[in-house]
Amino acid sequence: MEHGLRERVGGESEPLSDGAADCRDHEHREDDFEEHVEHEGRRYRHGVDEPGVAVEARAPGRVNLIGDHTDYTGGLVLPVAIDRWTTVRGVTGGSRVRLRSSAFAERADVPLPAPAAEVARSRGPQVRPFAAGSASTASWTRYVAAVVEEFTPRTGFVGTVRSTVPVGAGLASSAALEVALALAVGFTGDADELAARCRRAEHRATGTPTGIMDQLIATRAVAGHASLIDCRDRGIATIELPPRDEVEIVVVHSGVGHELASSAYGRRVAECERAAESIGPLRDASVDDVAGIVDPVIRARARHVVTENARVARFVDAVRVGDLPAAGQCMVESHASLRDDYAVSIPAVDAIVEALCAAPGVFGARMTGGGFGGCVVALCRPDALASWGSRAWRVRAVGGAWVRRDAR
Ligand code: GAF
Repeated sequence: MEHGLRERVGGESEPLSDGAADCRDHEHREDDFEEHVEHEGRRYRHGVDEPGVAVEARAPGRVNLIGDHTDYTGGLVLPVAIDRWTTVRGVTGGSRVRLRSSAFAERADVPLPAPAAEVARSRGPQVRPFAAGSASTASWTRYVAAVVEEFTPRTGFVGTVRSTVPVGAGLASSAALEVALALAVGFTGDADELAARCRRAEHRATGTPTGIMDQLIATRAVAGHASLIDCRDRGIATIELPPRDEVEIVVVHSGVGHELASSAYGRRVAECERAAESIGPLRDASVDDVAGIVDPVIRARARHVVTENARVARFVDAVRVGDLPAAGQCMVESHASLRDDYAVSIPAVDAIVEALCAAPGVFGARMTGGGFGGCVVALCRPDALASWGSRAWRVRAVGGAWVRRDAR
């Protein structure tokens, strides 16, 4: 498959990608999975033509080092896939996608879109719906419904979702769910198409016009690297990160959960569109162009985007030559721009950024992701934030999504 999204069919047990290797180190297999699949497989074999295929699909969350609120204007971003994953396990069969979550009580129970459901129905008796019934209007199940609608799987699926990506923390938990689920229900195209369609599913699920960053990094990340994504043409350059014994990426949760759908995200997108109507594509605009925008709010939004693109480029140059203080300075400036010009930070996040930046050994810190709460990312010397204890998560840069299918 293209772009590093790898797949094996037929019961191979070797790791499938760097992400798989990371998982092997950091997460033990749930012993109940084989039992669960065996149980479901028996149900499908009873009266259903096609034996179920056991599937395990996994996609990582991300932290964005720099370049926020630029992706939907065709700008530059620099995310890293992190060692927190969403995993979908189960077995194919039936005419519905039915999932349990380890985190939420609601269960997803989504019928396949016609005509696939009709075809599956003609093959034999239906599996029982979850006792809790359809939950496709609630919370995480909206994403399941949206992925099913977008990918129109040929057969149903029954399984479980487990995630170590915190929800509402600005670490792209929804993209991880969309990508893992799309793979689990049978998507077989390339990684860029997977990302684009998962983005559409995100739009369906939330009504929020998000950019492509989260889905692209979940599908195309390379272990040990950040990804410099040009969101105009979707080109990606991998940027090798310094070894972890020289610099660490640390994430601190503000404790304030952000909710993209209820945030001002859509308004920011519209404001950027207004700026582009006035001065042309923001990706090509200069600071002087921006100065000519009459409306002060629109001018500030555009200034953030134009200067943020420049900071991403400067940050990458700094990392390439090992100038970590310069990279850290870009992060500090990025945070100020997101706070003052883009108005997507909150005082609790500003306070964490300030405290982190004051700590010896920290090169820089900034809010990360959509904002209005969520997390802060910092670059620092190893153990510089040891006194922060478990509040400071040291994250590793891992590879992108993978899937394993075991023919039964
Ligand atoms: C959210 C969106 F989903 C991304 O597309 C991006 O715009 C980000 O906010 C801000 O950079 O994660």
